[in-house]
Amino acid sequence: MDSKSSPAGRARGELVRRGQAGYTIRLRLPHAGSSVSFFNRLMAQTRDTLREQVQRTLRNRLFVVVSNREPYIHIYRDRKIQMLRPASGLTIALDPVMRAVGGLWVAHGAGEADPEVTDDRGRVQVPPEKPAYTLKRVWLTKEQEEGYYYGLANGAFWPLCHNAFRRPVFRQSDWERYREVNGLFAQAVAEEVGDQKAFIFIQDYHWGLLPRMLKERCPRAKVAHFWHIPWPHPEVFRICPWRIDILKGMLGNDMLCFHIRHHGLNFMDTVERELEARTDRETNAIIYRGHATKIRNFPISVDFEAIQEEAASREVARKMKEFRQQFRLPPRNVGVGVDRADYTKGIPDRLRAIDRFLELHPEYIGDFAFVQVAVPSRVRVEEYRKLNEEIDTLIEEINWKYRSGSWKPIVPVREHLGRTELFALYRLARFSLVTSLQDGMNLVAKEFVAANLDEKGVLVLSEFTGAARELTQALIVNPYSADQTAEAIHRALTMDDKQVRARMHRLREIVRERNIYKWASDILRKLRRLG
Ligand code: GDG
Repeated sequence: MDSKSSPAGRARGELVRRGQAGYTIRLRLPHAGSSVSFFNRLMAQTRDTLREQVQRTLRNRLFVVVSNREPYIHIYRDRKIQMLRPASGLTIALDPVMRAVGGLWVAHGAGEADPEVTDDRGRVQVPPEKPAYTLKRVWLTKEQEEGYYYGLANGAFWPLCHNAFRRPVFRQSDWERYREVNGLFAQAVAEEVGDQKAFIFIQDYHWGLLPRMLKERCPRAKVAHFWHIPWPHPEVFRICPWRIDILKGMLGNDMLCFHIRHHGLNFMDTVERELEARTDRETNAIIYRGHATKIRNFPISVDFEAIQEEAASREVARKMKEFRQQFRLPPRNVGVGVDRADYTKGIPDRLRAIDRFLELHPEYIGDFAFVQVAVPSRVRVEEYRKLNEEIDTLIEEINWKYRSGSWKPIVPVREHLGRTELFALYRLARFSLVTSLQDGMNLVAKEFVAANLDEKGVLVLSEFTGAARELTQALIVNPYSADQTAEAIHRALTMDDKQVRARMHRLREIVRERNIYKWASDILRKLRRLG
């Protein structure tokens, strides 16, 4: 049972020394021997506290988010307009924040029915069931989308920044589309912001040039940028033919944010190497041509309470039963993996680890199942098509190798699931495998924890995710080693229940406290200090 809803029993107060900083009171709860910071619990951010803070912080300023992906997409199905929520970590994380904050979200209108529901400036109120903010869609031509999104952003920057042994493709024509689309978005934002006071919050690697463009067009706006993927070592970034333009563009920001400190330090090292700028390591700022860009880290998270609530629903319980039958799952030894089918997520490595696990522990043959949800994404990029083939082939081979009667170890799910289904799988699983070769944060790890109401799950987590810095009670693995991951699977299945519970309990405390509202609130607080 979740500790928040459980009777805490007799809690014992305890003074804990905290370095030079003095003392803080901790509550030692009888539950699973865990200790919980009393003040942290009291201070936990919620949607409501964020809303209050926003009102104080923003006052008369417009709050604008810019991203490539839109949080809601309209398509035609059976000649009717239907709305979907795309599977993207970024939009899923930011939507609850925008619902609390209000304001304007500017994004590429990618759905074929998108123009049907917008006004003549591309705007629509969302979410449809309870409008809370404005989504402004920018229309792109096929060539622009091909060059800027598939070409430059996902064919060049994505592999470059993840350093995942895929050679980035640098095409001059893609770069030109990238510049063009950054310009289009600058125009779309400026059209709404003008010379109003505003906070503009840009999302991700699609917008290397936008910050400077906005600074020039919206003189009273403060501009912050969240780079959701890693920033590589300067030696790696150096191969980018347009590195100087990108760095100058990004130094238009007042604040540039990463998930973890390491990525920010890589960025500062890169600037030192490439530009005549002053980097101040004391204050973590870069001064370029008289303008200061603060470099900060804020680990993104999930809406813990909302996931917990949904995961506890009757629909989820019903789905759990259904999945058990449909996938013929064994009573206990069930694992789950959920990813966009992306080569940075280490899906083939994970499948090889399952193969190794069954080689080492044949006693599990017939009494084990691993459900892998891998939604195809970016299939216009060749590397992604190859990856999908590799995943299908590996699953077929492993299932063939171990199949006995109608039993197979791996259950592939290659379509987009609804949240109910997703949470049912998280709850069914004894363990979850997150084996990214490189990942800015990884929200699946945090969702698995938030949905784990019964505290019966074990998280196996790659050391190369941002999440591994916070979720230290997970079983941390190097995904490049099949043997190490296989060993962690075995440990997850054989660990005694008390330890499983204690580890998951601690993980839940961390994600509950460092939830998506805290992420947003910390950023807003820093934004306010920008003036
Ligand atoms: C980037 C960074 C960073 C997946 N399949 C389904 C589905 N999903 C949802 C998951 C999760 C999200 O997609 C993926 O989250 P990640 O964190 O792995 O994100 P990326 O898309 O790689 O995004 C990453 C993130 O930005 C945020 O900053 O954490 O490091 O790479 O929420 O649940 N959701 C549904 N059905 C699916 O089939 N409903």
